[in-house]
Amino acid sequence: MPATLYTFRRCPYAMRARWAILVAGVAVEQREVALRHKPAAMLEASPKGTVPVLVLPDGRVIDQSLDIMRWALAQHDPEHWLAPGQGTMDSMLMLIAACEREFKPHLDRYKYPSRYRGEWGTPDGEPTRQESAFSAEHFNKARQFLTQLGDRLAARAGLVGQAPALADIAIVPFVRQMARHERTRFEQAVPGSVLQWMDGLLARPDFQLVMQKQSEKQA
Ligand SMILES: N[C@@H](CCC(=O)N[C@@H](CS)C(=O)NCC(=O)O)C(=O)O
Repeated sequence: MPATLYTFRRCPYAMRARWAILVAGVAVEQREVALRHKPAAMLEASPKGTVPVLVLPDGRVIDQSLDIMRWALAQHDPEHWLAPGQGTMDSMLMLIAACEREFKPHLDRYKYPSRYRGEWGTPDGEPTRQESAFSAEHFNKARQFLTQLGDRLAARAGLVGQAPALADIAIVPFVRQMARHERTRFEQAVPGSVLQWMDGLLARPDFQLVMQKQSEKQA
C-alpha cells in the first residue's frame, strides 16, 4: 500500500512536496483536496488543516512540506538536492526559512490586500490608507528578498551551487506565484538572474508533471 499525499495543485507548499516525491520516484497516491471541504481522513491525520499532508502506510504522518521533501529525497536523491556539493544543508534551511519569513508574508499581502484589511483599515473596515499603496509596499518588500536571491544568482546558476538543490526547489514555487500575479511588473522589478533561474526551473519537464491536473493524468 503506497503512502497517501493530500495535496492542492496550486499550493506552493504542496508543489514542492510533489516535486521532491516525483524526482525521488517514491510511490505515493495523491488525493487532490478542496481547501473548503477538506476530507475528514486528512483532518484526522493532521488537525491543523493545511496541505500537503503525507500519511505513511504505517500510520505515521508528515504534515510539513519541507519534511515531506526531505523524507522523499532521503530514500532516493538522484540529483543530490540534499547534498549539492556546494552549500550545506544548514545554509539551505536558513534560506528556505528566510523565504518563509521575509518573502511569503509580503507576497500574500501584495496579492491579497483585502485579506489584510485589518492592517490598512480601521477595525470597522474604514480604510486609513489606500489598499493599492499597502499592496505596493509589500510588493517592494517581497522584491527585496528577490534582490538578495539575485545577488546569489549573479555568482552561480543555482541558489547554493551550479545545479538546483533543495533550496531552489523549495523556494521557486513562491517566486512563481509572484511572477504570475503581474508578470510585466515582476519582470521590470526583479533582477534578470532571478527571472532566468525561475524560468529555467519551471521549464523542467518534471515541473510540468508536478502541475498536471488530475483529469490530464487520467486522460
Ligand atoms: N507550513 C506548512 C504550510 C502549508 C500551507 O499553508 N498550505 C496552505 C495552502 S498553500 C493551506 O493548506 N492552507 C489552509 C487553507 O487554505 O485552508 C507546510 O510547509 O506544509
